[in-house]
Amino acid sequence: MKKIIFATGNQDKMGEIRSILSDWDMELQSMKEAGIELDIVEDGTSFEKNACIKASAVAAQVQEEGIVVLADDSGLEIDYLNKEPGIYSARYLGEDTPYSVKNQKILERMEGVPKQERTARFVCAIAAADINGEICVIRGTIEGYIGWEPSGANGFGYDPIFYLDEYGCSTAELSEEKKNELSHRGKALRAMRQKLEELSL
Ligand code: ITT
Repeated sequence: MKKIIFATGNQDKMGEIRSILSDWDMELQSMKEAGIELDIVEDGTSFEKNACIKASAVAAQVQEEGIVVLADDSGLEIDYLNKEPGIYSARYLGEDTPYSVKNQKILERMEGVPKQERTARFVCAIAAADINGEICVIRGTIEGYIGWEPSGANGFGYDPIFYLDEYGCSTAELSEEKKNELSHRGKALRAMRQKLEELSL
């Protein structure tokens, strides 16, 4: 494998991905850097399916052997809300709605709900594909709960309302390094790296 292209248009994700894989001696490009512009319809029914749709769509644009395309499909599952927003996390209340509004709406929907019923998790499916098709898909998760108010300025998206029991703070209050060590994305990406190394791709 001579290069990885990451099939994402989300700059926040891309920043975390670069940092998680920073000790890997491997060229890593975003879709944009690779000159690939695609509007991908994520109509799968699971994180895994959507990750595979994204990775395969971008891999179909690649003409060389030795390039692996990775894609991340991720989101927040809240047990009390029947796992909403789940695979619709980016589209929840509209793609362009600020996260301050999305997070406030979730807190309103959770008003009066006791701590033990506020359990939630971030899920991340990372899929790999190349010129010959799909390679594999790996899931990572991090368990937590929905807090009572947004807190913290690090991270992105739903981080300010997602709290960790063992740290007593939201993932937006963790350093980038700590979040990447614990996160759904960190776990899935490190496992994917190991898998690709084992496959000697
Ligand atoms: P690409 O499909 O181009 O990668 P996207 O933002 O549309 O970008 P997803 O469909 O995977 O990506 O949606 C993921 C959403 O889930 C993301 O926009 C956040 O709202 C949320 N999310 C995922 N990981 C998160 C994290 O680490 N912290 C906070 N929110 C996260």
